[in-house]
Amino acid sequence: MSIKTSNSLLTVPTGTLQISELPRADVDTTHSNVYLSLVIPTYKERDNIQNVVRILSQTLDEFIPGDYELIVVDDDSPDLTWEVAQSLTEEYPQLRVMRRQKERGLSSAVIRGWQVARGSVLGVIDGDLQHPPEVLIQLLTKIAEGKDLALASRHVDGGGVSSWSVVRRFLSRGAQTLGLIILPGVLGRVSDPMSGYFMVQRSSIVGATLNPVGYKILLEVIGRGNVQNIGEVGYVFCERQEGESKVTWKQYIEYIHHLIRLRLSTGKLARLRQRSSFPVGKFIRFGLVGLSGVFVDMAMLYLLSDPSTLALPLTRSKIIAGEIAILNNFLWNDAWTFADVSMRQQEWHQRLKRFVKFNIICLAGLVLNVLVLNVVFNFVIPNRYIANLIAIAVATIWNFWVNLKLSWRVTDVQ
Ligand SMILES: Nc1nc2c(ncn2[C@@H]2O[C@H](COP(=O)(O)OP(=O)(O)O)[C@@H](O)[C@H]2O)c(=O)[nH]1
Ligand SMILES: [Mg+2]
Repeated sequence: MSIKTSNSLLTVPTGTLQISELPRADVDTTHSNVYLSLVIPTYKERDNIQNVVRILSQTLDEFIPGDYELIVVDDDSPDLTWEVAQSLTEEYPQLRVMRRQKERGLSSAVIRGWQVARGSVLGVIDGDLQHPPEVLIQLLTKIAEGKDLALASRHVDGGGVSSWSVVRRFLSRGAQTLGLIILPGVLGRVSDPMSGYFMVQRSSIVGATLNPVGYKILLEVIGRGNVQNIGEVGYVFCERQEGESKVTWKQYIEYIHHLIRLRLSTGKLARLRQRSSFPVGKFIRFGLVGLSGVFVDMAMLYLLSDPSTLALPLTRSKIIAGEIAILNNFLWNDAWTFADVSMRQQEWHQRLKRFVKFNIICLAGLVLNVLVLNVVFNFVIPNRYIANLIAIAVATIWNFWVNLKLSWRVTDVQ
């Protein structure tokens, strides 16, 4: 029974990408806890995987024999990398293999691997031999010296890249500079934030919800984890012998997306957002939708009332234009601003109910708008435009808050 279990593929964890406190208790008793869990993410590495497993095992056997595990996380490679890896588990009992069929992507592969890991130190190394295995020992030494994070860097003594073109070097450094501008608190802490070769203490990332976007898992670890001391070791990024790189332009776009996401969800601004109960993101979307409504209102007013178009009476035109703008805003808010709620209440009668409520609240907002405008203009600031701005702001907050509480709220009874 136990032999069979050790040779079966690992179950892919689901749910949030969080690392649990202790190595998971598992029914599989053939593997006990270890010091190091090294994840090897793979996609189409059939021709590399055997060499990688052999060399990594030889290297680690010398220093921490029996106290490590290798976890291959393969994204269902069409070249059946997972199957080749699985066939090696008998010869290498420290090897465990995960075949992911539903999720994709380098970062989430690494995190899923760490989620089933039983080590107190979690590491990652590429599965294409571009990361020299002997550096593992230096990384382990840094961790043993008390570092929370030890990373292999191309930009410290002993580091470099072998035969990269000028364009590639420029792109790599450009990406780093951009990162330093957007996220200096994270990228500024290490010399090679793009490194995909590192080890981190499990305790430094326990409980943090890591984000699956992007290729650069190290940014997540530094940005969201609790990493105090960092050690770096130089390494030369070798050329690939087998297979090919999966990096395309998509990864550059994802990288920028990743930086912005990290920027918005960490740091002072994010802490403020987390502390206050005000849903800032929703409010911004609501404001943008409102702005689109102003354009719709203006355009409709022109089409209906302008002497060169339909030339209808002004009041009638304004009522129609206003209602169309309200409809526009409702549709956008329903599909975008409050999508989390409306997705759960998609029936027509539920939509209609929301629309009626939205209409009534907006109407009340209009009355409030006129009221505030008059009060501010007559008693506080005798400037009609400033007074109007204040009135619009007050009415927007009213519209948002009351709609949040009344129109888009979950009314299902469990
Ligand atoms: N599981 C998984 N591994 C991936 C994915 N993309 C790349 N990899 C692996 O991640 C490592 C680095 O990828 P690679 O394409 O060599 O990137 P490069 O070295 O920067 O050119 C290799 O071991 C790849 O097989 C992916 O989407 N899923
Ligand atoms: Mg590579």
